[in-house]
Amino acid sequence: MKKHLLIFSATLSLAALASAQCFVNPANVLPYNIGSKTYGVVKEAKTWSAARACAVQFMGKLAIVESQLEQDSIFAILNRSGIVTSSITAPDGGGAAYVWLGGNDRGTEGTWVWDSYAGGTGQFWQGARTGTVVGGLYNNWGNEPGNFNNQDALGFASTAWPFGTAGQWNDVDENNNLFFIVEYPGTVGLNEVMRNKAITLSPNPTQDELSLNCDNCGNRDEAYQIFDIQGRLMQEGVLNTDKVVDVRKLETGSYFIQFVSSGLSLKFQKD
Ligand SMILES: [Ca+2]
Ligand SMILES: [Ca+2]
Ligand SMILES: [Ca+2]
Repeated sequence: MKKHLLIFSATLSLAALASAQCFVNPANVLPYNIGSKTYGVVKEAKTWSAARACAVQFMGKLAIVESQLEQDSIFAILNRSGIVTSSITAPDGGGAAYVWLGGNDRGTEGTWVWDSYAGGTGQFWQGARTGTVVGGLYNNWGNEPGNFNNQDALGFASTAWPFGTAGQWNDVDENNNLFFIVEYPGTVGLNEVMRNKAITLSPNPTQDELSLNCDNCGNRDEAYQIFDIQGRLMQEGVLNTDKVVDVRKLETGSYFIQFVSSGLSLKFQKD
């Protein structure tokens, strides 16, 4: 069996993409289901445009971060992915480690747009670090973008750099070879039990107990794990028929509860 597989090559019909075929070992693509979304952390270092070609070939897009929830979700999965930071540092990004998002100002300097954004122009920022939000869209710059030596692609930092902290964004040279995050249109890979269920947690925030609410979830036991925002496993157990988790031992903060059989993760706040 070939070590490297050309994934979804049959879907490629554009000659323009043929020169940018994506070869990724499937073992290096880690899927995560967060809320209603699925993400893939791709642990193979590529330039921004090569990463974009891979995302398209995987039937997704480079991640577009539209909310604090999505920001926190991606930060959490990075911390859980075993990212080897030394292999994805950007020298022009203060030597920090980054993964690619879909943001870029490759078209017009200072006009920051989301690649593959659905609806609107996709522009989320205008200008340099003193610039302005466009369209009310979310951003999480770490005192950037600086356009140092013409930086046109958006890196999500997994470590700190002189101007920003881990989790913040920095514009870096698109020719850096970095890991990347693929975002899918909805959840993929969830098992049948969880796929079509609207699941919520209550109360959220909570001080003591967390109840899982879903219709027709069934009464089987469900193993769960709770991770903090740094990706550390803080608690695990089995959800019984009452679907209540005691979280009294957790310190105040944001957490994700993940259901082991489905990979589904939901964010909650401990007060
Ligand atoms: Ca998104
Ligand atoms: Ca730029
Ligand atoms: Ca920069």
